Amino acid sequence: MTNKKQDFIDQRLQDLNNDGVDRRGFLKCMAWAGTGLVWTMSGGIPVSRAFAQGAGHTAGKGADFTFVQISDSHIGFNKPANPDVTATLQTAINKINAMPHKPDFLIHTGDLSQLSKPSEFDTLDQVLRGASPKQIYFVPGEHDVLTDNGEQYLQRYGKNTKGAGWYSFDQKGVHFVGLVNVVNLKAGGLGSLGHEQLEWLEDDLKGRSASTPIVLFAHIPLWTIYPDWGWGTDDSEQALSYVKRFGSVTVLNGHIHQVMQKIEGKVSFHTAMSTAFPQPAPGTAPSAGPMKVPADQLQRVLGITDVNYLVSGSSLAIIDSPLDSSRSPMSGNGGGTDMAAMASGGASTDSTPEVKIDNFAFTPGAITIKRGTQVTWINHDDIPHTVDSTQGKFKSAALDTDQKFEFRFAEPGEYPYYCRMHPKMTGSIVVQS
Ligand SMILES: [Cu+2]
Repeated sequence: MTNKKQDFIDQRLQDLNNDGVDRRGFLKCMAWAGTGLVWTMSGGIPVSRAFAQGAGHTAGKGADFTFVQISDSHIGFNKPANPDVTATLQTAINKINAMPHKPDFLIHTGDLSQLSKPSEFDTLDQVLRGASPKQIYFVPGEHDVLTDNGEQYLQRYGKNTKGAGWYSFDQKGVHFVGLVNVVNLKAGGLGSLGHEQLEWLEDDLKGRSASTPIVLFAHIPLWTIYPDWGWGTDDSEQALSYVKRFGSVTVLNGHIHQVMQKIEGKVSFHTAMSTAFPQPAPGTAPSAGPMKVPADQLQRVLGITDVNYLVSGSSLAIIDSPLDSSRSPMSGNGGGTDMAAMASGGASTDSTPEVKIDNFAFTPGAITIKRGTQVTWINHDDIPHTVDSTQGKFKSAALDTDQKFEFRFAEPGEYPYYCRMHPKMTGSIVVQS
């Protein structure tokens, strides 16, 4: 598995041109190489160049306004992929504060916390208070709505929002919409906006002129990047149908902890790096999840996204910059990556069956037991998961690493279940009489 990933990286490095931009697959590479990229859109044709040292110093000049997107801070995470996520968030804020052009505001695209703990939100608030832009717009990630279906999130970050925390605002003629696609996720599905929010969005956009630039932001990507890992949103097509008539639409997301972008007609999609830990490129590992890179390279795969908006030229420049851009990509033996250790699946016994949660999967996925049997689930991942009956018969708290959930099945029947954070994860228990 590690070899497969290494091959992928090696191939990408071979594809690099002298200017550091791989014409065929630069997006994937940028995520890996940890370099930044400046791109401007002109008549639907993306023009990109590698983000060299100093590019950021001129990028903000002449812009009508600028803002910075940060994402996936995961305050509270303390596993090997990054034992100090508060420090790396602080580095991101320092980087923002040091920008020669002061951003007008920040957008945080979710996963503020790891486990929705009040102390985690407190720590986040404390670090963000040190940011020079005082206005910060938030949307929640699935980690922020774990314990109470997002009540606490709403109280802290969602004042004056609608529903689960969606809202819109205007900045110098640009219309921004913050969307929530991490609540009420259905078993087997992807991110979801839901009917009520879609109705609101349609209404919110209805009266606006087609020449109004639109920026949509949400945690989970609003385009299908990799459904096997849940990297997409079930009803994003509906949302995007409402912005089709607009001349300039930008969609900013987080969740996947790496830079990906796509341009489709007048709509440009972009995902940001995390400030906490990287995740593998789609399909290059058995599952999504925190990826350990050598410690001295961590800050090259974490970063921030600086967006410069020039209304006059109708061009948008997005600069992804790693926290540490001081060295060339993949120097030395730096390409080596190492997935978090993975436990192997084990056999369960009839008396106390056990379901392991490994690599974003329940193993075994289906078991048959006698009535009255207690089943134990144990989470071996470095990311929390839940065990939720799709019929509402049982519901675990968020299970952190090595935490267990137990449930005794008194009645015969079939009990499908899923993880409410990662609804692609499903399993079932069949209880015989
Ligand atoms: Cu999960």
